[in-house]
Amino acid sequence: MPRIVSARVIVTCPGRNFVTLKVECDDGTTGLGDATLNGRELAVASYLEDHVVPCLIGRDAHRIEDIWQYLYKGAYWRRGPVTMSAIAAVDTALWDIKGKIAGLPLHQLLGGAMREGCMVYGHANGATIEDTIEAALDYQRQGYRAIRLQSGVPGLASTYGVSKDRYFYEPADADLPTENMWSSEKYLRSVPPLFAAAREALGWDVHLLHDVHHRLTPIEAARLGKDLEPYRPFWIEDSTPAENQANFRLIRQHTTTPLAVGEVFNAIWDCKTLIEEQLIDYIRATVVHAGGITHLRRIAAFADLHNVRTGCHGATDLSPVTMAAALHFGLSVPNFGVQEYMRHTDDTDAVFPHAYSFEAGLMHPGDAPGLGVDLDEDRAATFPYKRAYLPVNRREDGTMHDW
Ligand code: CS2
Ligand code: MG
Repeated sequence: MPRIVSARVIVTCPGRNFVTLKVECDDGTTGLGDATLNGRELAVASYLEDHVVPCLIGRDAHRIEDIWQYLYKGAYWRRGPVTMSAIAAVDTALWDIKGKIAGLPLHQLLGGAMREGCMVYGHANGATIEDTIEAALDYQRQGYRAIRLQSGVPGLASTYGVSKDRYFYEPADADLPTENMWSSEKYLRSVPPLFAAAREALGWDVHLLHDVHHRLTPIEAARLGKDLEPYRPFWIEDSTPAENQANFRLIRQHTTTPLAVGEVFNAIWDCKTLIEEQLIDYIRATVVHAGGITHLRRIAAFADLHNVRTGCHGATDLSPVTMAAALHFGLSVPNFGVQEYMRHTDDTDAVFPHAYSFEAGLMHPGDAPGLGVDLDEDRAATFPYKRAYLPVNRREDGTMHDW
């Protein structure tokens, strides 16, 4: 049996911060797990270093489910993003190790490929509708079959989802949180014309997506869903905060626009009602923040019983280690829907050399044993941690609002 002899936390900032766990066994096999929690990175690094690593040494790396249960039940204080990201990092690293020892890519261990590749969606955004459409046409030319549309809101100085750079988007860009200003009324007026222009320019053969980023009340979200129905969106995402899962009952009663939610979820309990009552169509929980491959498979199996498909989060704060894990998972899970794909910086790609690739709108994790991702530790050491916060958000009268 491969005995765990060390587990190290590596923090690096090749354009943005990443926390990675590297587990090593007595036979020299190593595995990687992503533990990045945007804006709260060092909390997970400490949770791992101070509270998890001491419990791992000497364990049989093959006993993935047992170690998962040990860390989840053994914490006593269950769930939460910090705990579940730490567990995810261990879980992902152990699956990587198992794949390397078996000499098989991870998707083979998960049941084998069910499809040629994972359909991914790219991010078209711009300050104006025209700029966003131009970016979307560019994605369409590159072969994307699904495109997310985000545009600046007339009357608001800035908003989420609109980047300074053409392909690279990173909202956590300040040493202390930037303060943004928000108006749901202005925003709600701006989205239907964006979709109308997009259908006009891009046609009907491409999937169009949109992220509301938890900004609306349930009844406002219902109105947006109705307003967008003529343009047949693939989904609207995080249309209202989901701490209260019952919120989605109201939205569901009013619109046939498909609903996606869950990038901030970290356990199956966060989506139990949403899935059981078929209040959503896509679950966005992802490997790194929802307890690793072991727990995400459980969520997906439960979702499959209720006609809910996967649509995993894949923003730039999810490292190439998570991206690879998500692609192995997506390739093998029956109820795969779509995978989000935002490109990393060249420095990030150089720190994490990887086997995954993009072709004709689909991504494939490659056939290297395990995850197919490495960490160049020397290069990582040249990019030290840099504190960076996500912005905060206020309404026009100064009241704090969801970001
Ligand atoms: C967004 C993310 O990709 C998405 O759907 O909601 O960019 C999100 O803002 C970041 O991951 C926050 O860290
Ligand atoms: Mg989102």
